[in-house]
Amino acid sequence: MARILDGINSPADVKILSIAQLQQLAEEIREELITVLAKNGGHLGPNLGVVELTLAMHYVFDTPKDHFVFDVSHQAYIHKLLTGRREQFHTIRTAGGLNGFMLRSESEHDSYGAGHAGTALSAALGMAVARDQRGTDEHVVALAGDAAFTCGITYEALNNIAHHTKKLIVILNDNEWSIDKNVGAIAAYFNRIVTHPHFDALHSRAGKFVKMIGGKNAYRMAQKAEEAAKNMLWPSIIFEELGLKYYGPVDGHDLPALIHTLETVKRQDRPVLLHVLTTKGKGFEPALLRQKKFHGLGPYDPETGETQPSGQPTYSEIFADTLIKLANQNDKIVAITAAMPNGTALDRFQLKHPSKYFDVGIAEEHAVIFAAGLATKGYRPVVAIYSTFLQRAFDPIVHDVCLQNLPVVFCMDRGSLSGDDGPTHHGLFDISYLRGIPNIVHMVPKDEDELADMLQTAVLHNGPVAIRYPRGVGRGTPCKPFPKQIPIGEAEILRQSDRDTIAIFAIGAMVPMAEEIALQLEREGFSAAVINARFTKPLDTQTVEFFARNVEVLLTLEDHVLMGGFGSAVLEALSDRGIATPVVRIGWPDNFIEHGKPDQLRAKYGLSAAAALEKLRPFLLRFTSAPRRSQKLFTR
Ligand SMILES: Cc1ncc(C[n+]2csc(CCOP(=O)(O)OP(=O)(O)O)c2C)c(N)n1
Repeated sequence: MARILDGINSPADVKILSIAQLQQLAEEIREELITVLAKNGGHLGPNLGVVELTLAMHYVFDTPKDHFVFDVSHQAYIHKLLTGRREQFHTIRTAGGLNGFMLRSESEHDSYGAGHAGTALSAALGMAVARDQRGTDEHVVALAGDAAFTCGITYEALNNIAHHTKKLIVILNDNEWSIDKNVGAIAAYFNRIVTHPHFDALHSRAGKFVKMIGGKNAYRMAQKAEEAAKNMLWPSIIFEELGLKYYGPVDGHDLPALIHTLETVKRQDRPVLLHVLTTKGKGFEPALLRQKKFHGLGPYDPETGETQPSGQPTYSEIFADTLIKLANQNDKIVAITAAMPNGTALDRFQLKHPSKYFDVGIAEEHAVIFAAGLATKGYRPVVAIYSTFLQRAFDPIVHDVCLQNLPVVFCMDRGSLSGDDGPTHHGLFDISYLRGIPNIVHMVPKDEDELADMLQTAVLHNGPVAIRYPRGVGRGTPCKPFPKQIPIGEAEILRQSDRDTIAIFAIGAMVPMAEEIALQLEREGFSAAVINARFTKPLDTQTVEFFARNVEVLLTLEDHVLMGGFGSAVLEALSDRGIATPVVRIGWPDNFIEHGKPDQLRAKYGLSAAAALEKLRPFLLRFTSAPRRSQKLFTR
């Protein structure tokens, strides 16, 4: 049987369908999501939950004239399928294919790009005010999950909306889940609304009514369902107090109810909050059983939902297991996550030290200031936040932690490429944004064992420390039974000889590449020292200066933007000392890097041993004819 989905080339094709056809289309979309994501990976659960809601939104509103702003926008896959990108959908999250988030450059229907949580209401308000200024009449609809209501900025927007516009629709997609179970008082509040007996009675009455009339007569149903929708309207004080008219809760899988409620809210002359209840993972049993896993994942078996076991422990797991060991001995250690217990592996810590574990919701700024408060009272807070999400907490890091020189440890997971998620999630800026702040120590481990040592070093240090480490697994270096402290600001010399003409300074996961380059240079008749720099701040200037004075050229390797990064720190140190030894820097260029497989992206942007050698070659040519005299080795 021909699929309705195959005839959907724009939202106009959705608007002409009957309810029964829309329901069939919903099933076909679910099938498509499950099949494509089984190969490409992606945010399966969130998208399965908003199939009917997205269909209803496109049925009632008219993009690109009207604007949809999706919070995080990880749940925009159906929107992509309905807005002219159906044929490319199989490329989602692959190199050169569709991005997994809304992207303004990808389609005129993507009115706002995102990847970080909590931005939808503010951005939507900006668009609504622009519309009011212009005097046009398009609708702006913000769709935000219940976890977006754990973000401070969502409330900053709520505080402003009714003051600045009369026409804005906020849809709260309440599935009770963040990536893990949603946390905090607001989650409990939403739950109180939903479980209110008043709502239950109305809801079952409306449900029976829709079943009774079926999908036969769309016009009659439209009228009747509108009455039902009106009956379901039930005000809730929090949003009303903020000046938004509250509608709901509405069953987010009930297409007639959704369509007619959206038609109702569309006609309002004041800002509206529509509370919609959805089930994350709806229509795929494995996703319903394991909501956390199916929030976002790599390829899986489309029948069973099984994924390949990862085998070796990830950096996140090494971090969490080490922290458990350290906390066993030090009762001042507490761990904080901003809604990422699974991603940071702190869920392991929670099991062992439940009273020392805090999930604060998607609230990075609060997490950092909360940690600062704990640190003032003698605690050693370890804040595990992905490098990309910590960007949001820049001011608290400066103003609350570093200015007061408080011993807070920042563990920046995903400090490198995020891969398939793309530019919103790559963690490529933290050296630059932290290096300029007084008091902070910033370090990068070359392998798993060194991560454990750095964590130990960090909790023993009496001041702020940040550690960045990449996503996934490392070299597989086994960890010592108990980590050891590393002297702050000391690099590790991995290889040197009295014939060195090149010194390679690498940080973190680039250290193996430094060793590979040194071996290749050796095959070509050049001798290169290899230094695991370990600290970007304080930089080991003694080591940098020694090698800069004793070799012909330095090579720096970092999995980070070049601008303001580790290589820049080396250049600054040399400039300050009046040393003119050339420095060849390898790192990410001054662009936002698209999504793709890390290896492909590294090859494309020159973060490979081959590309580094190529960049180094012009300098090698200068001294091939004049081999260096033998020189002394570096010692402290
Ligand atoms: C600032 C920030 N911190 C953390 C994340 C990671 N993250 C992505 S989606 C998500 C949960 C979203 O939950 P919700 O908004 O309720 O949508 P759902 O997936 O349940 O539909 C989190 C924590 C993020 N995207 N942005």
